[in-house]
Amino acid sequence: MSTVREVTYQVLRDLGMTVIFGNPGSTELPFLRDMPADFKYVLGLHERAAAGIGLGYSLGKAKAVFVNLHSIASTGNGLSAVVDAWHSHVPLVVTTGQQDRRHMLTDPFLVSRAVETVRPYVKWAYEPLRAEDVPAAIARGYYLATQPPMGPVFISIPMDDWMHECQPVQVREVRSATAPDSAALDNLVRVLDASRNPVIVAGAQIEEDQGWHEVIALAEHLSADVYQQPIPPRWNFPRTHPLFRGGLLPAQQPLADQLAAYDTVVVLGAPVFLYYAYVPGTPIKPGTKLFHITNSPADAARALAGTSIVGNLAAAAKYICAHAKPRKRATAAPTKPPDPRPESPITPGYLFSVLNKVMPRNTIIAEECPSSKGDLDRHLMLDEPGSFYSVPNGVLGFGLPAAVGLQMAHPERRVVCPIGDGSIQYSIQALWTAVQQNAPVIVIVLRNQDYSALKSFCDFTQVGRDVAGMDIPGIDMVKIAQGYGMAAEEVDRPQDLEPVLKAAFASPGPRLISVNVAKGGQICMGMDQSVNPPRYS
Ligand SMILES: Cc1ncc(C[n+]2csc(CCOP(=O)(O)OP(=O)(O)O)c2C)c(N)n1
Repeated sequence: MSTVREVTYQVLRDLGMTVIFGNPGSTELPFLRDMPADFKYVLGLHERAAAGIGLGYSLGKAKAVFVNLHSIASTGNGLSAVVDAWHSHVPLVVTTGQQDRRHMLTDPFLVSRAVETVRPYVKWAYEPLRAEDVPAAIARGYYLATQPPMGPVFISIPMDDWMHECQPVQVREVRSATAPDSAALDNLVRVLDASRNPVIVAGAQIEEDQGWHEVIALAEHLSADVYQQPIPPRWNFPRTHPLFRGGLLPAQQPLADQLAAYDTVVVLGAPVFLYYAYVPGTPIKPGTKLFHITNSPADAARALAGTSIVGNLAAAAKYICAHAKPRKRATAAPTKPPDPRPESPITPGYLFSVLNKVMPRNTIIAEECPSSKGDLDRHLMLDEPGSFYSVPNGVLGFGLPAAVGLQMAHPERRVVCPIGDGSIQYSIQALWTAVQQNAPVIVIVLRNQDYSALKSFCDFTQVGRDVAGMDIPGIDMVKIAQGYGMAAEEVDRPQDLEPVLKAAFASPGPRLISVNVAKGGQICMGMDQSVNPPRYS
């Protein structure tokens, strides 16, 4: 008879999860020993990095990924990556070790209450009641994680379970695509046919549901303007497309104002709506017809207005395209922003305009540069699917590991990680994994030596500038990267930027470029005092 350990490896193999991202401890060693040769273990030096690299790999491969953490000791450290997976609908199957069942009653060293800790941020958190349930629990977790909306699951496994005898587990086919209700879509089609000027809001679930091409076809069929969702965790429409109108502001009244000119708003695959600053108003101008298609029943339930239809985004876009009347109108391509000037210190806008000039058109961006998001958004022009990933819920630490995981998943494309000198510290250890895995990610640190985004929030909400903990002087990013074994250099003068970036793209290995940039960045998430921000003073 096989053991729980042997059956588990077979289940993982059958489910296609043969790359394990983790950080080990004593309670995982009985599982990790003698790993079969067709498995690969990717070590992260901190669990935020390990799970975050797994998350990036899952995003890049568009499939479930197995993560192994260490009891509560490292579940806590990795929790923010699990939170990211929850908000980004990423199917991580996370396991941790637990103490030996035979003395759990005595609360031994490293005993873990990880299941209770992670529960709000996973689709299922479980510690099997019997050792021989472990492989089947992992399979069940996988089936659940990969059902829309996808998300992480969590299984805690006592360390003595692995040696128990166990029956084989047959992996099953579980089909989970959900077709949206055609009667509801017919109603939307009728409204679109009568609409003078519809608009589409493109959200991250379009890529989750592999609907990139279907949504472009729909927008062109309707000749509809397209906005991206507020604070997008992914880009879901080609940046240079003549119908693309840019981003929506993340606050209620300003967003409603942006869409006020349209009579019909169709939100595809995004919440209705994601706000940051509290600026009350109406979610949408009264009289505007609002439709919302989402793969998330929870998003449908919490939408503030409109008709929500739950189902697969690609299927919905295809259906509407096939049934709605085509519209024709003259569209003017949006004007390109003027090229920023080379100034000293280098401005983020200039940095991104140079990056846009030198990067290959199939570059992948994994971004975490809070105060420069707007500049990045204005200047980076990428038209391919799977090109852009960002922090889904404001938890810093996402960008660098995501970039490393994406680069491992896409050796044929170059991944660039523009990241703040504050943000990179939350998962800095991912630099080491990039080197060890020879993942040729290009990390561009925007080194402004402060928390500019927080300062702009202080100004926006009139908190004032007398706030502790806003500056981070004295961090030498080049030395830190070199300490982890990564080639690194500093750029101080605008004229050096282009040659250094070109050299990075020409070199086959990972590299960090620390660019001394001007403090300040943009106004708060694109909003100034004219939007009537909340006051916290
Ligand atoms: C884990 C975590 N800790 C703290 C914050 C609060 N926070 C939001 S933006 C920010 C500043 C980040 O600094 P940096 O990366 O240098 O970017 P800049 O603001 O300078 O553009 C901080 C600390 C957060 N969102 N997440």
